[in-house]
Amino acid sequence: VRGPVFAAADLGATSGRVILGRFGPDRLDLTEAHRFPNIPVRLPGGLHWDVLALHQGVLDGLRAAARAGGVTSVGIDGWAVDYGLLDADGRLLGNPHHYRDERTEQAAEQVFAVVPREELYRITGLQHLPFTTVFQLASARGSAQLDTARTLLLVPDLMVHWLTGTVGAEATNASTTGLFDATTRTWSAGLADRLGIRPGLLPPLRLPGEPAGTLLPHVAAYTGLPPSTPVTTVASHDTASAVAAVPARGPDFAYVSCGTWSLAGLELDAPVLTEAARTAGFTNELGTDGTVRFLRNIMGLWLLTETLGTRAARGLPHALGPLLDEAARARPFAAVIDPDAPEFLPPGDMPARIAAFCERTGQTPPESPGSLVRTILEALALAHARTVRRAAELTGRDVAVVHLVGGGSRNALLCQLTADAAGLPVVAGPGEATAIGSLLIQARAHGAVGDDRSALRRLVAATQPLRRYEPGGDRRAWAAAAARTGQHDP
Ligand code: LRH
Repeated sequence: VRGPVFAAADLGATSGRVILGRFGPDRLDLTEAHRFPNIPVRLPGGLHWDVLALHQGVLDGLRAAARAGGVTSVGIDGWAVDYGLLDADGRLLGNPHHYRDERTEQAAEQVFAVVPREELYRITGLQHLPFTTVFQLASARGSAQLDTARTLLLVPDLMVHWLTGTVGAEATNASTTGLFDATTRTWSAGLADRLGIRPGLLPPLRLPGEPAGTLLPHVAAYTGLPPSTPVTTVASHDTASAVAAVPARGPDFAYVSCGTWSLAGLELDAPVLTEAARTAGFTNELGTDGTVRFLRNIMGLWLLTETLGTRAARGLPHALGPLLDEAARARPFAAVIDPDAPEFLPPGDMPARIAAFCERTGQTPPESPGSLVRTILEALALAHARTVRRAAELTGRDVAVVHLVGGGSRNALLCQLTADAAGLPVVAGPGEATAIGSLLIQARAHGAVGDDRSALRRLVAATQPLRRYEPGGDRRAWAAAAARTGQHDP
């Protein structure tokens, strides 16, 4: 097919990629132009992102895109909450912190002393996570860096700035900062003021689909793309892009965007800012077209990747395929863990932490690597199921199918366990939902596809490989495991 091609640069916690999407009548063909690792670096000041390496990865991806024939536009998304600070000359001040850095431990209490947590929820609608931008800023209070800073840019906005020279805050990602009003859908000047954050620090908002500028001359020269190449604002929060690409055919769906995190929930028209939603740990982040992503962060495949990383560091077998085969054969429910236990958040020895969790809760730790992997996947499946059920209860919505998108959709055991735990069919795929969401928003902005959100979803359903898992398993055993979890409403 010949048709317009768009480039989606998608930055994940462990790798970045530039994906090209070619649109034709009822066609969307994807190719991966470039993939690069994202390796956080620990410095004396804590755990940081190597944002220069990420920028270089984006540049190399765009260079590959130019060689492959060029693009109509470029879009950038990434993980939420983390930011870089620019000085009055527009230069980056230091290296952005990683959200898994421990420095925010005390910060939430400082914020709650000024804005009680119930009130903060009524304004921002965010699940309490210790690393939300507002808490990171509280922990940086009084630092030379923050005092000098003139502009805060979330990581994808920083990448857009380095491509184009423009400054803006994309709205879906701004909604994850704890400084964004979920009802008015603008920065909360009141919160910023009360928390001593200079209003000028937060740049003007941009919406998905709006232009974000064109390539700076040195970017054009390096990549080989024309300087007139537009950079289009996409839903720059990766989860918002992933939800936009959920291949739902009707309204009665829940989603799990499953990668480093599992983000499980519903798409709504308006936020739910009740105490019940707050105590159940639900977030109200902004989606595309003014939708609300009513979801909960679940620790996700981080538990597994960090387990494999620990094994690799010890010289133990750590290939995912064989471990998943062992897990599929392992005894069900050897131990039941709460994936959201706070001790699982920072990087480190995950097998030891899981064993300690089991001992603390009177369980025998999993005895083989396969059993350990199964324990992790069952815990995620239980959390997916429970979150979908709670979301339905809190909103009065029906859920007939769970769409599991993102890298986790390639994990057949996790998909089947999720279907079993939820007692609902799971439709798995696409694996690159986030990049597809970015491509769809760009294609729509440039007139390559129509406006209708459900038509975009049908295009994904019609063009991407999907796999359906019917619920099975032993209902009584799942119910008993759910009762054992200690998985609590935070
Ligand atoms: C997933 C994600 C998630 C955020 C987390 C920091 O990549 O963006 O939605 O909560 O990273």
